[in-house]
Amino acid sequence: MMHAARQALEYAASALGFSGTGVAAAHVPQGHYLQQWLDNGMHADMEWMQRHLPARLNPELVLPGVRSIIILTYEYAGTDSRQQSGRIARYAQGEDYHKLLAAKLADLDETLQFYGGIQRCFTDSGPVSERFFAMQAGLGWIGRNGLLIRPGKGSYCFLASILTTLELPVSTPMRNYCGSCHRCEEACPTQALHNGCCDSRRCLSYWTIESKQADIPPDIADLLQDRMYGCDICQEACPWNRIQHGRERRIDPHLLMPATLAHTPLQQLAELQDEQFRLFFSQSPIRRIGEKHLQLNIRHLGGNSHKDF
Ligand code: B12
Ligand code: SF4
Ligand code: SF4
Repeated sequence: MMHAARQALEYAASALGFSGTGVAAAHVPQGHYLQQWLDNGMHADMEWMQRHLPARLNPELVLPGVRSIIILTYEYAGTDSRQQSGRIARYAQGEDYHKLLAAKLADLDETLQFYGGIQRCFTDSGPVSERFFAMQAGLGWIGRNGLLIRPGKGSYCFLASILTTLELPVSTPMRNYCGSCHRCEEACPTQALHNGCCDSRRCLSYWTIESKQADIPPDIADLLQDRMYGCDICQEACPWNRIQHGRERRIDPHLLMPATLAHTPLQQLAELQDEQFRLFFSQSPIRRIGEKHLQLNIRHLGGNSHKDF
């Protein structure tokens, strides 16, 4: 019965466009990585990471009776389509993945309900160690850049998770294939990466997306170069993301950059106010940071902390 449930899940997930499905046991110990990361203050001002700790370490608090954690991968583009200055991380080029994937996860929830399961679904939004469970679920390994890497497919993918009360057959974890490579650590302009851990206090992705602080410290701002939203340097450096490894990836057109965003000059983006900003970015995850944060990022581009628009 549970084999049939897993088969149905894999079939439905593939039909919905997910590129990989894996299952891990819900109660497998997660080690001290997260606790250490928090103890060292590497979450910066993302205090919700601290708040989520008990639930992250005990999925029972998220879904009573949980037995399995399903992790799914969904590909996003490996190329950067922006034709003007002001680079945008690849994952954020198209529509907001939270919305796009939520509808698909709701469909999978229904499939599992048919087998008697109770589910909770997340993508990036819940108290679930998505990378840890992805590794346990055999989808890939956690690279020195901290990201889930898949042989033949690299790291340009979203992770989504489904906690379920069903005891599904589990997958076998994959070994780590980073070997002696340290390219991501060497490429990171702020030296945010150490032993597979990313220190948010130094990460350009944190400063351009998550930070709630009024400004970006000058030593970080000076290293932004042309990065207006997010950062892909530690992924660009990874040999597993070379184009030939990405050949079998199919990208949902909703995740491609619309021509308006690709061609709008930086100056015009910096001038978008209130309703104009909300309309321009209505489908995009960039809408979430608000115009003030985007303008702050843009002011700092080119390493000039005092540039005026
Ligand atoms: C907070 C967060 C951030 C923060 C902190 C980054 C960080 N490395 O933690 C900031 C804002 C900086 C960030 C940036 C980015 N993020 Co982010 N982020 C998250 C979030 C919400 C939580 C991550 C977290 O828990 N970090 C704390 C660390 C300690 O936990 P962890 O990384 O999960 O590590 C666990 C395992 O790695 C394990 N572990 C590690 N090694 C080993 C070895 C063994 C043997 C064992 C037992 C355990 C173990 O221990 C940890 C605890 O369980 C996740 C979504 C989620 N709910 O998981 C997305 C997520 C990790 N981010 C994602 C992405 C895409 C990015 C960016 C690439 C975005 C961008 N282009 O700008 C960058 C990449 C930066 C980087 N190199 O990590 C994707 C990653 C997809 C993938 N292929 O891996 C996720 C999964 C979102 C999603 N659902 O798609 N992010
Ligand atoms: S996202 Fe950029 S700043 Fe953050 S760890 Fe990777 S290379 Fe460094
Ligand atoms: S660049 Fe090298 S060390 Fe970093 S994640 Fe890729 S293979 Fe691993």
